[in-house]
Amino acid sequence: MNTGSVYNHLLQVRESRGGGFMILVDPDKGHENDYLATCERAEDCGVDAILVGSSFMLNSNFAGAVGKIKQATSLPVIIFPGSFAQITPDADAILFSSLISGRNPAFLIDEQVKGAPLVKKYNLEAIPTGYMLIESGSLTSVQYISGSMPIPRGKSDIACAHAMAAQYLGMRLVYLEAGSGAGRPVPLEMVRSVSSYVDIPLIVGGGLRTAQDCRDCVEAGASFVVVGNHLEADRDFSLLRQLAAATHDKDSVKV
Ligand code: 1GP
Repeated sequence: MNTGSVYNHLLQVRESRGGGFMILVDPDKGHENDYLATCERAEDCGVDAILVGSSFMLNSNFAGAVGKIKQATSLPVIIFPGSFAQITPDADAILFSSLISGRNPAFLIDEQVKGAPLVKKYNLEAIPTGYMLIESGSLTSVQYISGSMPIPRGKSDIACAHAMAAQYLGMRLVYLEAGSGAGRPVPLEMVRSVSSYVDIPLIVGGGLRTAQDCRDCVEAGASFVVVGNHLEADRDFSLLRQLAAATHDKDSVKV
């Protein structure tokens, strides 16, 4: 893909489908055959892009996994890095993120300084993203690893101010993150408030499990939703189809 084309693709998806549906693959969780099978079927199931990343890796060969995922799909493959060590050449783009809800300089700027030369070397499209952790009921991996406090669930005003700061700093996306496997997703009230304060597209993820969850996020103002580990047991891809359809079309949600 050409420079800027992944971000433009995402904007076009939002425009044409009303909202975009992304899956998150964490190569360190689940089996390679399973996630590659999901990636192979993703486009056909209505997925708009594939994020690859992990807040903590114990075992995986991340670069190898990104290469295989890229082979398995023609969808955009976007690195969603837990650290600069996850910047690898085979992806189409990277959410070049700063963990703006925290005050840990390592994740606000230091990882980015270490990663920038790799982004240039690999000619990756960098999509500047304001990444915000939202309290979700229990301590998540990303909170623990980043050593940063999430924004309290009931404090939409604080979330709005952070999102505005991201926009005024020139970021192109805001990501509201409850954390992978979160007990409770980002509150809809917060999605609604933040989307009313900023013009840049909003990604919402963490703990979304049902078609209704995805639809509710889009109706509250999310431009994109992300679902990760809840798909692991979706052997016939029926859940994947339902989640994508609900993100794109309100009439597809069964009541
Ligand atoms: C995590 O938002 C993503 O960054 C996905 O979360 O694994 O809970 O779907 P889940």
